Amino acid sequence: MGASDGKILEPLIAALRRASSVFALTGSGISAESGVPTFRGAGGPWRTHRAEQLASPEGFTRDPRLVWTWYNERLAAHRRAQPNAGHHALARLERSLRDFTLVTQNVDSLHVRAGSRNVVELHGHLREARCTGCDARRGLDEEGLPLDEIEHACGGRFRPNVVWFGEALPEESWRSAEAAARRADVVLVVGTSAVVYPAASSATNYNRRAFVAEINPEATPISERVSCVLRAPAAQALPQIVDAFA
Ligand code: BJW
Repeated sequence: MGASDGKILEPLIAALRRASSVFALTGSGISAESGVPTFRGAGGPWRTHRAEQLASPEGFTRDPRLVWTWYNERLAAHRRAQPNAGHHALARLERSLRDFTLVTQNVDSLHVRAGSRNVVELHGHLREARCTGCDARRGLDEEGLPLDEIEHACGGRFRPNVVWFGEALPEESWRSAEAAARRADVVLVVGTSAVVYPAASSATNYNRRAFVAEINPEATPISERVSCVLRAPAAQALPQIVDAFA
């Protein structure tokens, strides 16, 4: 999709103009152009470990130092990265709408840094660690957590404040995401493979009347069910959408 195929955007722009409520669901693809690897794409798996081995309570119990080494490296990469034109476009879109909710699966804080305000971080964030024993919090700087400080005085362990496979999403975050998905007239699904639940279900399962646009260079399991597909990188497509709308 290039600037010349503005016609592809027309139904989406028309839907945005009519919309009272807009919901965006983002995944790691939106940060790809900031240099942050996606989970399941090239450069995603880390030193031969699959995400499920590292992003799970079992993985953490098996080898907490390995899991923290992965998160510390990712955290350093997130801090070096800058929000890209896609993040900025969503922040701009929020400013021109009355009711806009951005639900992200990402833990990289790039939406917040781009100036988005109504952000639901469905899978948590890496701004802090929390203790598995007493729920104590400690802030994380770009160095992450020193490996010799994983064990906490209470007998628990500090872990990243994120949601791993098999864990429940923070109740309030999920409630906000469901409510935003239900009331949305337009849903933007950006840079997610839509294979991880329940996040993926918020894009299409809560509301049959919304105009749903998928922005992703690759097909996903929801592609057949959406109203329009923009096969383009988010940092290219989102500014075009917001420029045409605003
Ligand atoms: C671009 C681009 C560019 C590239 N521009 N796009 C129903 C059915 C089946 C299974 C389940 C189900 N319900 C629950 C499950 C189990 C499980 C699950 O979903 N498993 C499936 C994988 C099979 N879900 C869970 O376990 C969840 N918990 C749960 O359900 O709890 C139940 C419970 C209730 C009550 C009590 C107890 C339990 C939790 C899921 C947590 C996921 N966590 C992770 C890690 C977070 C922390 C961290 O970051 O380390 O979340 S896993 C990982 O996947 C991470 C991501 O947020 C998430 C999604 O990945 P994402 O962002 O979509 O990345 P990719 O790589 O998959 O896709 C990138 C996309 O970008 C691609 O499509 C590219 O084409 C595209 N792209 N460049 C735009 N420039």
